[in-house]
Amino acid sequence: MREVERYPSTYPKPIIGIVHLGLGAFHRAHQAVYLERTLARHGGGEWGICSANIRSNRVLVDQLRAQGCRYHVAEYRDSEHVALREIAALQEVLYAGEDGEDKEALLERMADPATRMVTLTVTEKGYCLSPATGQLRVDDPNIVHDIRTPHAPRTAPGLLVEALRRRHARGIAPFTVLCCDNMPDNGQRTRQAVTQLAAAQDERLAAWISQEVAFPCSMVDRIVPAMTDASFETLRQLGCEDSAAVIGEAFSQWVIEDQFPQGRPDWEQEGVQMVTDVRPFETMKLRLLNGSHSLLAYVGALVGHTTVYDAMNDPALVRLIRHYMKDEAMPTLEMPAGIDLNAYADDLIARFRNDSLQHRLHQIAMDGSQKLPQRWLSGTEARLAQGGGISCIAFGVAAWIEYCSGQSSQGAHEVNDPLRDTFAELHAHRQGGALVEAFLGLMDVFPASLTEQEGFRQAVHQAYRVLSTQGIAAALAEATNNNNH
Ligand code: CS2
Repeated sequence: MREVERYPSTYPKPIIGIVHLGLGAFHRAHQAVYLERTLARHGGGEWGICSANIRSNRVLVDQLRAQGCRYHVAEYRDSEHVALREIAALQEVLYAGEDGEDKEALLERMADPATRMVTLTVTEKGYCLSPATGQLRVDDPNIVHDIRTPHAPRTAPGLLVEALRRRHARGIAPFTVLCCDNMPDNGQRTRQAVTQLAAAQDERLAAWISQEVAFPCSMVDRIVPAMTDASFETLRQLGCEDSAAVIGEAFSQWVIEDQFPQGRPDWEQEGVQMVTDVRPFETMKLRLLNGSHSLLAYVGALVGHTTVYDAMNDPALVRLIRHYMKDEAMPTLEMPAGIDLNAYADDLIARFRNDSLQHRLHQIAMDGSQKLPQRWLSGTEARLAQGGGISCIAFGVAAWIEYCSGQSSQGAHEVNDPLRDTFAELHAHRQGGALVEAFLGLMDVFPASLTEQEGFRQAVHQAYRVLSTQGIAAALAEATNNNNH
């Protein structure tokens, strides 16, 4: 018998104090839920949200407008326990994509004195930084555009710089910038993108931003797969007809560096952890959760699985991620007292086994060039420095290289990555050891400090050799046998 708890939203209209860039499913099921609960507790207030889509998906903006910006989030503990929450924290939605008519409205909303915080979920590539070095990609065509046309920017850093310029010119205090994407030191990275772009336009503005704007780091966590026809059907069975609804897991975590000179909601009352140093939490989450996700994605897709749930029903894959977590990721983590990494890893296995999330492996496999450095490679460097084994990650890199061909024993699949054309080119002209060398030479992905290490190169070559000559099952067995478990 399915248990459905329903939480309608009833508080009076809040004023807008937060502008969010990146109106995706994650934002709607994570940050907006924390704000919803905060607003409900206060009976409204000053932290309503204006959310903007700055890339694609005008349809979602239109849908939300048609329903007064209200929508539902279904939080699944498992298929028997679900909470259905109505969200009214969104007060305004804007479409500011390439051809978006709301760009000026968005910039003015960001420049409005009532806006005290701008939050972001624009994915790793949205910051236009080199994943390996963290420096702004000044040759990125959109950054080139934003340097030449600062008043009508295309990128997230460009929007932040322009809105801050308007506030500075009008004598309005800046907003705080809160990055909510899965990157290490995400506040620092955002600061880097914004100040480097501002410096290319106006040194005085860049100096003011460096001095006055706070960029707290944060760690965000909730599994929120992209919606599919099947997930909308599941919602219909709960009596929820809402084309802007999202489904996520019941678990949710948000750890934030407490640096908000312009004020902030009292969201610690809703379980947000306000800390002085987010780094250990972020590294733990990136290496254990996201690192395992990426392993499941590339290896699972090559094996022929479709979702995380399917992959978790394959004992060989569960063995792989258990070995990876215990032997290659956990020994690299230094956590504050009271954090039990074994319990965290066990909880992750249980979360991945959630039978109500249709989390497609191809979705997680997207943008690997942007994700692998922080999920796998920084930990691998740390592990090599300890003299530890790295066979799971070497195998993961080999599986990723193979996945990037767009072909597997299961047939053709789409490769969705900013480096997609480069991958196609490399696969078209090389194979075997030469192909592996060419991939390891992608400087935006693999830092020289790692590829200079013979142990790493050899391990990837060996894994790829087994994968390409004996198949994925043999390579998978070899990766887990190399560990001492
Ligand atoms: C996933 C994340 O798509 C991916 O790369 O690993 O979106 C993951 O589901 C979230 O970070 C969970 O908090």
